[in-house]
Amino acid sequence: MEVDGRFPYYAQGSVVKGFGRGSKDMGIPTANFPDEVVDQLPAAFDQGVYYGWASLDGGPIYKMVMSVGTNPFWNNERKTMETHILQKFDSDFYGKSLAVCVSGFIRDNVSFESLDQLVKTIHTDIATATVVLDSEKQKTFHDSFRKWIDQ
Ligand code: ADP
Ligand code: RBF
Ligand code: MG
Repeated sequence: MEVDGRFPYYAQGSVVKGFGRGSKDMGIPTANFPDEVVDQLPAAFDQGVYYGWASLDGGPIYKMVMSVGTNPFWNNERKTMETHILQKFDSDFYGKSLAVCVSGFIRDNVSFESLDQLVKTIHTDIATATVVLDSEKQKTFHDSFRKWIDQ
Protein backbone atom coordinates (compact mmCIF):
# COMPACT_ATOMS: atom_id res chain seq x y z
CA MET A 1 0.00 0.00 0.00
CA GLU A 2 1.27 3.50 -0.76
CA VAL A 3 2.23 5.88 2.01
CA ASP A 4 -0.59 8.20 3.13
CA GLY A 5 0.68 11.22 5.10
CA ARG A 6 -2.63 11.64 6.93
CA PHE A 7 -1.84 8.79 9.30
CA PRO A 8 -1.65 8.47 12.21
CA TYR A 9 -4.12 11.20 13.20
CA TYR A 10 -4.95 11.55 16.89
CA ALA A 11 -8.13 13.06 18.31
CA GLN A 12 -9.75 13.15 21.73
CA GLY A 13 -13.07 14.39 23.10
CA SER A 14 -16.09 13.44 25.16
CA VAL A 15 -18.69 11.05 23.74
CA VAL A 16 -21.89 12.92 22.83
CA LYS A 17 -25.37 11.88 21.69
CA GLY A 18 -25.74 11.39 17.96
CA PHE A 19 -28.86 11.29 15.85
CA GLY A 20 -30.00 8.08 17.57
CA ARG A 21 -30.80 6.47 14.24
CA GLY A 22 -30.77 3.02 15.72
CA SER A 23 -27.23 2.08 14.78
CA LYS A 24 -27.27 0.31 18.14
CA ASP A 25 -30.28 -1.74 17.01
CA MET A 26 -28.27 -2.64 13.92
CA GLY A 27 -25.58 -3.94 16.27
CA ILE A 28 -23.19 -1.19 15.22
CA PRO A 29 -23.29 1.56 17.87
CA THR A 30 -21.10 4.55 17.04
CA ALA A 31 -19.65 6.89 19.67
CA ASN A 32 -20.00 10.43 18.31
CA PHE A 33 -17.49 13.24 18.88
CA PRO A 34 -18.56 16.85 19.62
CA ASP A 35 -18.66 19.33 16.72
CA GLU A 36 -15.45 21.03 17.95
CA VAL A 37 -13.51 17.79 17.43
CA VAL A 38 -15.05 17.26 13.98
CA ASP A 39 -14.20 20.86 13.01
CA GLN A 40 -10.52 20.31 13.92
CA LEU A 41 -10.17 17.53 11.34
CA PRO A 42 -7.72 18.48 8.57
CA ALA A 43 -9.34 19.10 5.16
CA ALA A 44 -7.88 15.79 3.95
CA PHE A 45 -10.39 14.05 6.25
CA ASP A 46 -13.30 15.57 4.36
CA GLN A 47 -15.12 12.22 4.46
CA GLY A 48 -14.38 8.50 4.45
CA VAL A 49 -14.42 5.24 6.35
CA TYR A 50 -11.27 4.62 8.38
CA TYR A 51 -9.80 2.12 10.84
CA GLY A 52 -7.54 2.58 13.80
CA TRP A 53 -7.30 2.38 17.56
CA ALA A 54 -9.50 3.71 20.37
CA SER A 55 -9.32 4.11 24.14
CA LEU A 56 -11.85 5.26 26.77
CA ASP A 57 -10.66 7.36 29.73
CA GLY A 58 -7.06 6.28 29.13
CA GLY A 59 -7.92 2.59 29.50
CA PRO A 60 -7.19 -0.36 27.20
CA ILE A 61 -6.71 0.20 23.47
CA TYR A 62 -9.22 -1.47 21.15
CA LYS A 63 -9.54 -1.76 17.39
CA MET A 64 -12.05 0.60 15.83
CA VAL A 65 -13.69 1.64 12.56
CA MET A 66 -14.74 5.23 12.00
CA SER A 67 -17.13 6.99 9.66
CA VAL A 68 -16.45 10.63 8.74
CA GLY A 69 -18.86 12.66 6.63
CA THR A 70 -22.50 13.54 6.17
CA ASN A 71 -23.58 9.88 5.81
CA PRO A 72 -25.12 10.23 2.30
CA PHE A 73 -27.48 7.33 3.01
CA TRP A 74 -29.15 9.53 5.66
CA ASN A 75 -28.44 12.89 4.05
CA ASN A 76 -27.23 14.50 7.28
CA GLU A 77 -26.63 18.24 7.10
CA ARG A 78 -23.70 18.19 9.46
CA LYS A 79 -20.51 16.20 9.14
CA THR A 80 -20.03 13.65 11.92
CA MET A 81 -17.10 11.59 13.18
CA GLU A 82 -18.44 8.30 14.56
CA THR A 83 -16.38 5.52 16.10
CA HIS A 84 -17.50 1.91 16.38
CA ILE A 85 -15.20 0.17 18.86
CA LEU A 86 -14.61 -3.51 18.09
CA GLN A 87 -15.38 -4.59 21.63
CA LYS A 88 -18.59 -5.51 23.46
CA PHE A 89 -19.46 -3.13 26.32
CA ASP A 90 -22.08 -3.87 28.97
CA SER A 91 -23.30 -0.27 29.13
CA ASP A 92 -23.24 3.07 27.31
CA PHE A 93 -20.33 5.45 27.87
CA TYR A 94 -21.74 8.87 27.00
CA GLY A 95 -19.61 11.60 28.61
CA LYS A 96 -16.46 9.49 28.80
CA SER A 97 -13.27 10.69 27.15
CA LEU A 98 -12.67 8.92 23.84
CA ALA A 99 -9.21 9.02 22.27
CA VAL A 100 -8.66 7.70 18.75
CA CYS A 101 -5.71 7.04 16.51
CA VAL A 102 -6.92 7.05 12.90
CA SER A 103 -4.38 4.93 11.05
CA GLY A 104 -5.80 3.93 7.66
CA PHE A 105 -8.45 4.50 4.99
CA ILE A 106 -10.95 1.88 3.83
CA ARG A 107 -13.35 3.59 1.38
CA ASP A 108 -15.42 6.67 0.66
CA ASN A 109 -18.54 7.44 2.70
CA VAL A 110 -21.29 6.86 0.13
CA SER A 111 -25.01 6.23 -0.24
CA PHE A 112 -26.59 2.76 -0.58
CA GLU A 113 -29.75 1.40 -2.16
CA SER A 114 -30.91 -0.15 1.09
CA LEU A 115 -30.15 -0.18 4.79
CA ASP A 116 -29.32 -3.86 4.40
CA GLN A 117 -26.54 -3.02 1.93
CA LEU A 118 -25.16 -0.31 4.24
CA VAL A 119 -25.06 -2.74 7.18
CA LYS A 120 -23.45 -5.51 5.08
CA THR A 121 -20.78 -3.08 3.86
CA ILE A 122 -20.04 -1.93 7.42
CA HIS A 123 -19.54 -5.58 8.41
CA THR A 124 -17.05 -5.91 5.55
CA ASP A 125 -15.28 -2.75 6.84
CA ILE A 126 -15.06 -4.36 10.30
CA ALA A 127 -13.60 -7.55 8.83
CA THR A 128 -11.03 -5.51 6.87
CA ALA A 129 -10.02 -3.50 9.94
CA THR A 130 -9.75 -6.60 12.11
CA VAL A 131 -7.18 -8.13 9.74
CA VAL A 132 -5.21 -4.98 8.81
CA LEU A 133 -4.81 -3.87 12.43
CA ASP A 134 -2.88 -7.08 13.17
CA SER A 135 -0.06 -5.98 10.84
CA GLU A 136 3.35 -4.92 12.15
CA LYS A 137 2.91 -1.38 10.84
CA GLN A 138 -0.37 -1.00 12.71
CA LYS A 139 1.23 -2.35 15.89
CA THR A 140 3.73 0.53 15.77
CA PHE A 141 0.79 2.96 15.50
CA HIS A 142 -0.78 1.19 18.50
CA ASP A 143 2.40 1.63 20.57
CA SER A 144 2.80 5.33 19.65
CA PHE A 145 -0.87 5.88 20.49
CA ARG A 146 -0.31 4.34 23.96
CA LYS A 147 2.47 6.89 24.57
CA TRP A 148 0.26 9.74 23.31
CA ILE A 149 -2.55 8.72 25.69
CA ASP A 150 -0.21 8.33 28.67
CA GLN A 151 1.75 11.57 28.15
P1 ADP B 1 -25.98 7.90 19.08
O1 ADP B 1 -26.84 8.28 17.93
O2 ADP B 1 -26.32 8.65 20.35
O3 ADP B 1 -24.52 8.00 18.75
P2 ADP B 1 -25.74 5.01 18.81
O4 ADP B 1 -26.91 4.11 18.52
O5 ADP B 1 -24.78 5.28 17.70
O6 ADP B 1 -26.35 6.37 19.38
O7 ADP B 1 -25.00 4.39 20.06
C1 ADP B 1 -23.79 4.99 20.46
C2 ADP B 1 -23.47 4.78 21.93
O8 ADP B 1 -23.43 3.38 22.24
C3 ADP B 1 -22.10 5.30 22.28
O9 ADP B 1 -22.10 6.68 22.56
C4 ADP B 1 -21.72 4.44 23.50
O10 ADP B 1 -22.16 5.08 24.68
C5 ADP B 1 -22.49 3.14 23.29
N1 ADP B 1 -21.65 2.00 22.85
C6 ADP B 1 -21.73 0.74 23.39
N2 ADP B 1 -20.88 -0.10 22.82
C7 ADP B 1 -20.22 0.60 21.86
C8 ADP B 1 -19.18 0.25 20.93
N3 ADP B 1 -18.67 -0.99 20.87
N4 ADP B 1 -18.72 1.23 20.10
C9 ADP B 1 -19.23 2.48 20.17
N5 ADP B 1 -20.22 2.87 21.02
C10 ADP B 1 -20.72 1.94 21.88
N1 RBF C 1 -23.26 6.02 6.54
C1 RBF C 1 -23.49 6.29 5.23
O1 RBF C 1 -24.44 6.98 4.89
N2 RBF C 1 -22.62 5.84 4.27
C2 RBF C 1 -21.53 5.07 4.56
O2 RBF C 1 -20.78 4.69 3.65
C3 RBF C 1 -21.29 4.75 5.94
N3 RBF C 1 -20.24 3.98 6.29
C4 RBF C 1 -20.03 3.68 7.61
C5 RBF C 1 -18.94 2.87 7.95
C6 RBF C 1 -18.72 2.53 9.28
C7 RBF C 1 -17.55 1.67 9.61
C8 RBF C 1 -19.59 3.02 10.30
C9 RBF C 1 -19.37 2.65 11.72
C10 RBF C 1 -20.67 3.82 9.96
C11 RBF C 1 -20.91 4.16 8.62
N4 RBF C 1 -21.97 4.96 8.23
C12 RBF C 1 -22.20 5.26 6.92
C13 RBF C 1 -22.76 5.66 9.26
C14 RBF C 1 -23.99 4.96 9.70
O3 RBF C 1 -25.02 5.20 8.76
C15 RBF C 1 -24.31 5.59 11.05
O4 RBF C 1 -23.47 5.04 12.02
C16 RBF C 1 -25.71 5.47 11.47
O5 RBF C 1 -26.48 6.22 10.61
C17 RBF C 1 -25.93 5.98 12.88
O6 RBF C 1 -25.55 7.30 13.03
MG1 MG D 1 -23.63 7.19 16.96
